[in-house]
Amino acid sequence: HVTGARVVSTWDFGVAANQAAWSVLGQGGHALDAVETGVMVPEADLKNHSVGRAGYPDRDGHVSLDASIMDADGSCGAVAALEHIAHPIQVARRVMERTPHVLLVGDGALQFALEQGFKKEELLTPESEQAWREWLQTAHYQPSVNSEVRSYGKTGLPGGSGNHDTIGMLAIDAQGRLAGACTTSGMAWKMRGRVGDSPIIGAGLYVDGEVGAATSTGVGEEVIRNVGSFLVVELMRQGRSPQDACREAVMRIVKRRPQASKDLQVGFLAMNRHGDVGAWAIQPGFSYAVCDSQRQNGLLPAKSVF
Ligand code: SD4
Repeated sequence: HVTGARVVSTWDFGVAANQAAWSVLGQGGHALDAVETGVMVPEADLKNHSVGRAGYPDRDGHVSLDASIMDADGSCGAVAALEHIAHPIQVARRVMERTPHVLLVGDGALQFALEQGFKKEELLTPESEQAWREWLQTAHYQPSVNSEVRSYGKTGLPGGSGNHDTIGMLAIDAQGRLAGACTTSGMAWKMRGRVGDSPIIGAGLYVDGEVGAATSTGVGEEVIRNVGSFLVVELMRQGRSPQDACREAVMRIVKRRPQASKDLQVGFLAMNRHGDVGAWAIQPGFSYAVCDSQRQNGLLPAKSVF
């Protein structure tokens, strides 16, 4: 059975992103178009400092973006460490559809984007630049704490910045087709050239039309190490529910690095080919947005290990 069209995405900014995706899905559009359209909302949002324009820069002050997109048949495209292009997800789709490759990085990705007619822009906003200059006072990179602070942003913990992480979005359309997209500015103050999980197919995003789709948010290094989204999909292939598969993938990270896991956040979000949805995270505070013909604005808390 197919429950009808549905779109899910990570964090509370997923609500607005889902609405944009629904403008495609609700009219019988293709899941692939829906996820691309949806994630462009946080990419453009100046208040969002972890995706797209206004994303926090690397430690040298460069805004460097990662994104990937994947269709049900295994078609996929991604860009990593792409600078100066406001909508990396659109470039990722062009990589998928107009090149023989899956992943373009850095200057090559920028060159391709410019050839494709995208505009070169300054993505560092005055606000992000100021945050970077403040960070430079200490220039201390604490990815785990950083992630935790960002993840807890609106729960009122000390240091919470109201900021969130990557958007990962999964959709099934009225024809039962699955697709996914993932886009991020990565970890704030990362080393120049650092690439996270989001543009790595199988890590930050994976889609298999026969089984389901998964995406992740949080400290990308831990997700890459465990090929997280691929693992979630493979667990669903073995019969696990989306929530169970996400929990097992989270536990894999925690088991391998129990000490480090206490201070870092990773969350997985999954949807199977029937449109059932599940999520799990290491830390509390991870939420995901759901939108279908019944629920237009649903925001649900994910369960967590701690
Ligand atoms: C990354 N998973 O680059 C992404 C971004 C993120 O907290 O979610 N950061 O590792």
